[in-house]
Parts: sequence; C-alpha cells; structure tokens
Amino acid sequence: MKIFYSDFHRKHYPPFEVFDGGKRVPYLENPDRMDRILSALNKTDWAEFVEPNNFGLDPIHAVHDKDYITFLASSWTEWLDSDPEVAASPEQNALLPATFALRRTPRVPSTLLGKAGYYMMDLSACIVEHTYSAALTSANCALSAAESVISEQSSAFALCRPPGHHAGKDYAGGYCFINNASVAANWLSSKGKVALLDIDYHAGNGTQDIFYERNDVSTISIHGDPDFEYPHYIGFADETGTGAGLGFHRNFPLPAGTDDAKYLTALDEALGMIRNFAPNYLVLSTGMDTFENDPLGKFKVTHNGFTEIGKLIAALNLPSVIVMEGGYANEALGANVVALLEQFK
Ligand code: OKP
Ligand code: ZN
Repeated sequence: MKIFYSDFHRKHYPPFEVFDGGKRVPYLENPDRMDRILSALNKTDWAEFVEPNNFGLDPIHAVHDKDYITFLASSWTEWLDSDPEVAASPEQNALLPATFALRRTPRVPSTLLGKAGYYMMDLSACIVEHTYSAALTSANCALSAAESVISEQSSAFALCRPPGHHAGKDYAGGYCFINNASVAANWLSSKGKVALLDIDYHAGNGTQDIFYERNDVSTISIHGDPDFEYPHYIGFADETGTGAGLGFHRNFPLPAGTDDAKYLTALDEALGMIRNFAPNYLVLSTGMDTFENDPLGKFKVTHNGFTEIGKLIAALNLPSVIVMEGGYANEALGANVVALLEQFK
C-alpha cells in the first residue's frame, strides 16, 4: 500500500497548548505520533513510502476561504513583528488569541489578534513558524493519496500531520489548520460520488461545515457526544445537512464508555447509509483516539476493535483514501494504525 508522507511535519511543533482551566501543557499532537506510526509501518512488508506531490493552492482554495488561508500564511511573521518578547524567544512562543469572535459577525477584523480570534475556535491550533507549510504539505499528502487511488483504483494512506477534520471553511481548531480529508474529498468529487466517513473520536465539525450544503459528498461522523465532549457545539444527531445537502450529513454521537460491540453497531449503521448512497470513492478520516487508553478519549475500543473496524469498512470494497487524523496514546498508535490499514491491502 502506498503511504504518502513527508518529514516536513517535524517543523510544526508548538511549545505548548492550553487545556481547559487555562493549563499550559506540552503539545499533545506531537511528532512522536508519526515516529510511532512510521516504525510500525516499517516492520510490515507492504508499506511503500512515497513523498507527496505539490498540488498548489487551487485545491485548498476550493474548500477554504482565501482570506483565512492568507491569515495562516502571514500570521507568524506578523506575530514576530508585533511583539519584541516573541521575537526575542520565538521557539517558546506560539500565536494564540485570547479573545474570540462570539457567535461570529460577518465583519473580519483588521488586526492580527482580531483575525486570530476570528479564524480560530480554540487554544489548541497553535501557529508557529512552519505551521502553514506543514499544513500545506499535510494536505498534499491527502491529495497525492487521492490521485493514487484514482490511478490505481486501490486504497492509499495519507499519513497527515497536522490533522485536519476540525478545520472549517474559514477556521482552525483542535490541532487542525487545513482540512486534509475534505480537500481530498472535494478533489475526488470531480471524478465521482464521494462518501467521507470520520471515525476519529471527536466530531468532524470542520468537515461537516465544509460539505453541509452539498449532496455530491456525503459526510458521516461517529464520535463522543458533544453533550460532554469537544468540540461541544456541533456534531449532534439532529444535524443532517441543509438545502441540497439535507440528508447527506449524519452524526453518530455515542456515550462515554462505548466499547467494541457498541462501536461496531453504530459503524454498521453508518456503513449501511454509505451503501445506500452508492459512492465511487471513500475518504476515511482515521482517528485512533477511540482507543481505550487514549488520553483525550472516553471510549473503550481495543486493539482488536481496530481490526474489526478495518474489516467492516474495507468490506465496502471502495477505493479508499485513508487520512490520518488524531490518536494520542502514542505507544499503541503504530500497532492500531497497522491493524486497521492491514484490512485494506
Ligand atoms: C483533535 B482530534 C481537552 C481539550 C481538547 C482539543 C482536542 C482536539 C482533538 N481537555 N483539546 O480530533 O483528534
Ligand atoms: Zn480526535
């Protein structure tokens, strides 16, 4: 299986993030995650690593607001220029706003910090020097995997970092800046009908936002109920799309403690909907944070659970773009990714 990956992600490693309660903690979405996955894949006899191609900005702008992308591109330098303390020790700093656009008005602020609060949904999408380039490279991994799925009509893995599914048309959040899976799904949608299934533990709010009015890309997310879980404001069962997209989005909010059996029941229902939609391609937003030991999750999916999840999804028999999202139990991450991927060989 082709694995699209670039080492460039290492240059995006913010020195901290801010947890609930205002606690500054080490950045959980760290390069070590990739090292664990790489070493597990290297032990298989089927992983073929490929550098991503550069698709330019057009496929990114096709999904994201242009001014938002410009903000990502220019904000770090502006942040350095605006604050001598940041310039004195850039490696200890990150761009984060402390004021947010409450129930967003259409007026885009003119200042850097105004824009930051407008274009960010939380305190975990920290921008540092190479964040924008790393996010572009990550999106190029997803696009390259999509291109390979078209040319080979078989599945490919985009080993993306930073992840993407929380990034909306014009906002960053939850370690995500560019919505890799959505960029790939939108690119694929010119070749056929696309189903985008999100199995990350957190609701794929960005993906929901991007395709909410469309019927050519059907989006489904299975996740911790936003009644108790991040992202808190989106991902509820009654959100099913709007306009032409009505009925083409589905959320499966599940309770804390969801185990293999309960997870597989929900997955089976989601897969039934995908079969009804009869897509030509599948994009799989693959988060491993449903795992029982994940520090950010409250589900109880086991290692064997990921094998079963992989089997059920692979049985759709669709050429699939498998896109890496979250998963923070680093010591188990490699084995869990391999367990799922093996079902798609
Ligand atoms: C990204 B992905 C927890 C705060 C939540 C953000 C979580 C982002 C998850 N105390 N911080 O979907 O894996
Ligand atoms: Zn997640």
